[in-house]
Amino acid sequence: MKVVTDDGVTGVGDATLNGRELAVASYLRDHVVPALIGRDPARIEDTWQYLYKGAYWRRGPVTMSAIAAVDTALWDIKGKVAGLPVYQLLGGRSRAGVTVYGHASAATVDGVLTEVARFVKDGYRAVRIQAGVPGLAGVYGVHIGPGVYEPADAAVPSEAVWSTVRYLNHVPSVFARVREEFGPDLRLVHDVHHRLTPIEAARLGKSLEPYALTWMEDPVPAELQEGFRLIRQHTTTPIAVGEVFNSVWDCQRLVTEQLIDYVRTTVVHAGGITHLRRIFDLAALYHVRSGSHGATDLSPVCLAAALHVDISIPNFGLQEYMPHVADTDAVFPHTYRFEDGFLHPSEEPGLGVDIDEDLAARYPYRPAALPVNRLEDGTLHSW
Ligand code: CS2
Ligand code: MG
Repeated sequence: MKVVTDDGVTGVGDATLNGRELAVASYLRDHVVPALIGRDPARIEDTWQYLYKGAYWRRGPVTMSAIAAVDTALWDIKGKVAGLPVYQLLGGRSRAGVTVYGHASAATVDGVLTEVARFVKDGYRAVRIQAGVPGLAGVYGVHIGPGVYEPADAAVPSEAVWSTVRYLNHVPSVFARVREEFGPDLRLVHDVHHRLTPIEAARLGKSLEPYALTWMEDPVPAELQEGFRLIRQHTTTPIAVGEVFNSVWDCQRLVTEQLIDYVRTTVVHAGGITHLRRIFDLAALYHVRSGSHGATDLSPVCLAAALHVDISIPNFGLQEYMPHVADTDAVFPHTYRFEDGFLHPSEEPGLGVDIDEDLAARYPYRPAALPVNRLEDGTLHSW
């Protein structure tokens, strides 16, 4: 999204909600944009409250992604007007660079080891490990081809098959091989993608303890937050959650009861820079660090904005980083950069990212939904 002020200053924001894109586009076009005309772009907080409280219908991914897009664009504008990169407006640098983790994934364990070696060679200090599971045709989080990841592949969702038994039996052996090959210092994370029950997640966390993960992500669907207490009682494997959370209220209980270690909310799905900061500030009081979601369905606009938050907050943990394909990078010219395992936010005024609309027009919208998942007996399961 682009917001243009009367003075001709342009700000950009990300409004992407994978598989439900047009719902957010309509929310913005039909409901938000008419109310923005004539408002003072300098009033970021007031605009946020206006869009959140003023709608009466609060929260939810569609609403919060729409608010995020406007909020992010207003921070971009404020930075440009001030002549400062946004992180300077957020309090300035708290660290040298933003530590990121890359995605080492392959169908086989040998393939995973090759991928990890590539990341280590490129300077990454943290790597996410996802491997195929023997007996299952394909598994979430594993690249489908060289450089090809995006799981949203068809207008009508494709279907995958899942077996918790096969998965739980296999995963510890993958981490054993990775630690054997790369030693104890490389930081490792693993995404469970909401597949387990609390007691199954507790078993997984326990079985992974010898491999000292930085986090086990989304171990269970997070609607029933009491489940995290059960996991916590059984394992010291740290827990990360929050990529599908939209507001501080989704995080409040898990954070204040210290049931998690990393909160994975990000700019685009959690109400923009204004609200994400609020979540991370609450988290800071409870030893919870940030671990923002950064898959490729979050655009370079979101990543650029995330880096300004990451570099400035006191309780930064890790940032997910899946480089976008060259076509995407060309549509969103940006000046953040990767070096020695760190991403560095742009030093330009504002966010340091733009949207080339002419180029974007060459890629017309194509509906693509995320897959659904079934157990081997056909029962619908979480994807
Ligand atoms: C994943 C995502 O990056 C992650 O941790 O959970 O790839 C997620 O599946 C997608 O962003 C959904 O659009
Ligand atoms: Mg995830």
